[in-house]
Amino acid sequence: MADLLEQTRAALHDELALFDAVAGGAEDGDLAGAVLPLIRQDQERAVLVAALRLYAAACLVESCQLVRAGRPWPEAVHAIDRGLIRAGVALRARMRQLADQMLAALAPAAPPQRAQVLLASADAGAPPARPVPVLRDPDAVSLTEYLAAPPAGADARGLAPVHLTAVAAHWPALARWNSVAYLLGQTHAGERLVPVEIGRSYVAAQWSQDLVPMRVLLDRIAAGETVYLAQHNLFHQVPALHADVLMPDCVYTDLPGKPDETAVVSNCWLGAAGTVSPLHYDEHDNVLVQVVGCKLVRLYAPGPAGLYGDGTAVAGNTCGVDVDAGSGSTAAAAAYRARHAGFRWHDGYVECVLRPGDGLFIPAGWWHYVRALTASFSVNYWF
Ligand SMILES: O=C(O)CCC(=O)C(=O)O
Repeated sequence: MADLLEQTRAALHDELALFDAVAGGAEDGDLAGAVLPLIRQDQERAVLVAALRLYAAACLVESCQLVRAGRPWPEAVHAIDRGLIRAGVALRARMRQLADQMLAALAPAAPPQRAQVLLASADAGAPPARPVPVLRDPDAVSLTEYLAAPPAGADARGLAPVHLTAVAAHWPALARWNSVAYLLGQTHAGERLVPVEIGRSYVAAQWSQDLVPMRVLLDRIAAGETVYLAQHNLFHQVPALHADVLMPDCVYTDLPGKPDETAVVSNCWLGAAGTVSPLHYDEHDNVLVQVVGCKLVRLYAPGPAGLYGDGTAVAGNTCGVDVDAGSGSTAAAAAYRARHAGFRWHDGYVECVLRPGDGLFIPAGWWHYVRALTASFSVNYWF
């Protein structure tokens, strides 16, 4: 371990010098905590990139210091996890290497076993009245052929959502990720730190974010708390989970306006029943794949948020209308619908329920609202 710590320190010479200049010393105190306020999305890109790199370096140095001080190994790995979660690509390879080597050297081999499952049984409810068209077990060729004749309700690119049933039926993850013991085992007894959102949705009044060990997230899901590991590339932290999935080759579909080479960005979504991604759109085409549990997805064709009544965007790409608040037969829901009378509550959308092994093709720009009907684990691919 001593060699590794020295190598890390030598490799970070430039960052440490910068840290000395900015924050007055790399030896003492909470290095990463001191650097964190420097990461601000509103600053010039070059400054943000430098701040992210500095933060990653501070996390690495802090981690080494914790090992040297003889602190329990999860503390040292948590310091690296904070860097992996917050610093994007900055020093990612070095952080992954140090985390792997530390875990191999310090963490106990056999994690405690728990027989529990993420989800005991699933009731996906009634099929939606306005279903997304279904294509069974598609590949890039069949999806390209299907989309060649623009489907009903297609957007300006000639695209519309497609429910890709059984697209991931062969993934090892389908047989593994429902096991809490398996998830704990792949994350060093659940000690790896992960980001969680606490509250029904990121536009709800009572909503916050935290970093917690995976075991805490799994306990909270089991306790029925509305917690969500959302839009996080867990695969960068835990490559063993990446080995359980196979990127659907639909991401190679020949779509209008697409360059030949596009980068694919993948994220994990693990949470309790009732978590919601509010109505929003993304700039990339997407395949959302369900591994554990069921999700309801409602989609509206691209258009300005104003098209849907006074649902002004609250976060650039997020509609201000709360689909949940206006759904159902209560007086409160009816009053909410009346307040947002221009919103298309009763038409203009399609819906589907994703079950384990299913995927959903969501073309760029399509508004989508997603609600977990059960505890749920999904993976998405933006391409
Ligand atoms: O599953 C979710 O909660 C949201 C997924 C999503 O918004 C996406 O894949 O773009």
